[in-house]
Amino acid sequence: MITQYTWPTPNGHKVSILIAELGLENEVVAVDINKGDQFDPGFLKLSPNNRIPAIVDHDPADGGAPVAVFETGAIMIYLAEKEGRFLPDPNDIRARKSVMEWLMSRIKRLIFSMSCKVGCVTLYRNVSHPVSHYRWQEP
Ligand SMILES: N[C@@H](CCC(=O)N[C@@H](CS)C(=O)NCC(=O)O)C(=O)O
Repeated sequence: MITQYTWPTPNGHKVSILIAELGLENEVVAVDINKGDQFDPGFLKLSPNNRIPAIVDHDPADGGAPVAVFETGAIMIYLAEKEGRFLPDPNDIRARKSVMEWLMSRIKRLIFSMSCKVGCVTLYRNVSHPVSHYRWQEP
């Protein structure tokens, strides 16, 4: 079972879509980034960069304690590897590097980063909100 800590933003949707495609049992915990839930000390233990999305995997492949993962790309790779889907075998270095190239280009592409900033500042939170100002200015 996967717990998704998320909010309806582009990065949140990427992980939600992958979880749906993988058919994983999951529950959703809303982290209202308008109210500042991302700074809650309990959430920061899961996502130290104070951003959604984050997940907790309650049935990790090693059979150990639940695993928390933050960062969209890291979550997507973790889930794809766990389920053995959507990622070529590591020995298939040509196919694997091709998938990684496109994954990284989607995650780090400037336009996505900027659209998330615009979304965070103008859609999900009032422009006069103090978090809007420092988020807009940070790299
Ligand atoms: N590098 C992070 C960025 C995540 C991110 O920017 N999440 C936004 C929503 S799309 C967020 O949590 N914003 C809260 C805030 O800016 O305080 C990732 O790819 O997961």
